[in-house]
Amino acid sequence: MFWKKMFGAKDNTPPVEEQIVEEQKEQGFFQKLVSGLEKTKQSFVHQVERIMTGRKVDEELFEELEEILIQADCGVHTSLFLVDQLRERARAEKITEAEELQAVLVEEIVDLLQKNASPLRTPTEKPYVIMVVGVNGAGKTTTIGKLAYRFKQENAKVLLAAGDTFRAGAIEQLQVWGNRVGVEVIAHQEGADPAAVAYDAINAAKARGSDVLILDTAGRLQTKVNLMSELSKVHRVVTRELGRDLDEILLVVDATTGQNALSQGKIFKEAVPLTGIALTKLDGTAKGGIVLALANELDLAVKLVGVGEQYEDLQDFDPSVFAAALFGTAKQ
Ligand SMILES: Nc1nc2c(ncn2[C@@H]2O[C@H](COP(=O)(O)OP(=O)(O)OP(=O)(O)O)[C@@H](O)[C@H]2O)c(=O)[nH]1
Ligand SMILES: [Mg+2]
Repeated sequence: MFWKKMFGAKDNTPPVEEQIVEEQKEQGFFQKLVSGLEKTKQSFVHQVERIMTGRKVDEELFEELEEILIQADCGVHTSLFLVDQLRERARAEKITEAEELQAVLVEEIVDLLQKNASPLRTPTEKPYVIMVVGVNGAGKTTTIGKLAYRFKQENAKVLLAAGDTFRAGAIEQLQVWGNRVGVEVIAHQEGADPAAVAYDAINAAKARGSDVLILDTAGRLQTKVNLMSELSKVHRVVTRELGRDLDEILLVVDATTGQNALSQGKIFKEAVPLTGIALTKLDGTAKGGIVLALANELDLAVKLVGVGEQYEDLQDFDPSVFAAALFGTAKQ
């Protein structure tokens, strides 16, 4: 348990009944991930299975695989890299049957995802501060609601900050989440300076002894220079008031946006020191390969994945669990 680890009970070993409940929960999470990845499974994985059945390993097979990977949004660079790895391993390990190669593909995918994988940072100091950034409609506010729910479940004292003062209705949207989940929201008027909201929120979190503060921000296109520098300003104010780095600065990326996600990552990284990615709407895309492109090409960990619109549809990203859910293999 994330929070209990830091601020909670001294003995962290839960009683047996609690362990059983935890295991059941985990199974439920895994099933949700499996169903959230159904579209990607139906197209990407089934295509891989189709070309890898009942044939010998040859150059044509590698070319077909490369095309399937690119179509699944794995990114050209990453697709070529993966296929090269497979060519190399097929040669070195004398693999001649295509079926055998599929297991190697899964291994290579897990390896590639693992290179940059890391979970949310462990809290070391109160308040644990998360700032959430991204383009319009990526799923920032929803992800904050889901995170707030999750931390609240773990008995953390959560505070939200309505830093999107730009879009009409954005403040109310966060307040609705706050009410649903039962956490407080620091908000100013629409049109107010988002840095001022952030300033108040940090000080409120300190004064109230909040365990965690999550800052919402307005959606912005990565190409709008003035909006990106506004984000840098909010970040500066938060860092100064906090007297240290933020614990997490998460870029929320909509899995259905395709290769533009890479450009979002690169440019947001220039404005604020991103610590990871929350990839939303994986349930809405057949092109879940974007996870590979992001993990491999941005030097940023995918930390969370969104697989639906419900409270519990936000999961920690674990490469081997992800591959197991996608390819129907046993968890490694
Ligand atoms: N299916 C699905 N829908 C999601 C997921 N995450 C977010 N959404 C939906 O995406 C839509 C946009 O979500 P918001 O949280 O408002 O996005 P935002 O980034 O805050 O948007 P702006 O504040 O306008 O920039 C909403 O309808 C959410 O329910 C997800 O993991 N799966
Ligand atoms: Mg929003």
